[in-house]
Amino acid sequence: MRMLGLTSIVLAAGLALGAPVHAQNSTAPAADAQQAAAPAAAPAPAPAAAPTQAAVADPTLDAAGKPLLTPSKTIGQPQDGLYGLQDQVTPNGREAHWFHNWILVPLITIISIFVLILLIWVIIRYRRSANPTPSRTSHNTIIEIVWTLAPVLILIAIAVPSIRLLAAQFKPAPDNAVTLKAIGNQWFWSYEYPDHGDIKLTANMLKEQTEVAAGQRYRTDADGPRLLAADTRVVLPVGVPIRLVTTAQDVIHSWAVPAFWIKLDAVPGRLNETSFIIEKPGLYFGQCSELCGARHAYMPIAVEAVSPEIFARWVASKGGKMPSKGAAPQSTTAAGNDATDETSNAAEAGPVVNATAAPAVTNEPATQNPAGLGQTGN
Ligand SMILES: [Cu+2]
Repeated sequence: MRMLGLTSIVLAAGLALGAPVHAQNSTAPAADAQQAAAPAAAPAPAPAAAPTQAAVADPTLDAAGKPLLTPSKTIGQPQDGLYGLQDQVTPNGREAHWFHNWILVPLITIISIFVLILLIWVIIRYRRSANPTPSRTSHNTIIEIVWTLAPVLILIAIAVPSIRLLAAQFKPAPDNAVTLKAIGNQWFWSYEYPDHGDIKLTANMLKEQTEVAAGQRYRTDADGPRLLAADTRVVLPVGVPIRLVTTAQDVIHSWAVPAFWIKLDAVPGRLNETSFIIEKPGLYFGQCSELCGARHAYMPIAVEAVSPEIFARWVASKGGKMPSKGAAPQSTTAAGNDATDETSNAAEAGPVVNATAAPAVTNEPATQNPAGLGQTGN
């Protein structure tokens, strides 16, 4: 994660040079201007589910188009009084959670208490009245060896699990992974499933009842917590490696879901990649985690993790299709450029910054999403 942050800084510097060109190339200036003029009206009303290609019903929605899965109070979202990290539902997240709880916090506590005790001891035992003639000792071989070796051993003890975790986070997804492409926009997320046909989703934050006009959809507790509930949920299978690819249309965003131990910058003109496996079905919430403008706080992420069978039905309900078994998932109907990029990315180690991608490659699909027009995917 730290390395990704560094990469982002470098990329941001490069992007600053290219930004004016990008602004001119924007294919939706009218929509942008509209949004800027009336930011409060940005997320369009979510129409009741109108499945146009509805050969298969969306298995995540009921007959009235309402989401079937309601959020858990104890997993996938912030909790009142929770001290520490959210419960983790990915292997990397569990390891990181363990590392934090059983290595880092105990070490920090022990070292802090040890130093505090030394300080108190020195202050009391060696104060002027108790120790009028101070020792003039300036060297002590044994203690010097101890205070050199002890920190070295502590650092090694931290480094081993730390580097193991870092390597696990940078491990590329296997060939059978499900690819989710998350595109940051000011200020909403759009999504594509390049291995599953032409599925495109747009997710806007659900507003409160008092904030919407009569008849518009508003948030209920069945959707999720305030500021975290989205009108469209990202549906992903459990137990299957997910290849997350991020990019952005306008400025740098960051796709982050705490329960997955995932935070990946979304940079215009670039693809970032990481992978994870969701171990438990459920509803998980996250937010954009890179300051991206006035409505940065209002572009939530809602992920619904379902069984692979339900995922396949959901893909069918969206008019997509599952990649044929045996063959590595290849992008079939998504933009050809993207397909080649992902293939080459998969062969490299680590989350890949695609240095060869011209802005047009990643911006092409992103700019097709009408800014703020929610639910185009439905
Ligand atoms: Cu953002």
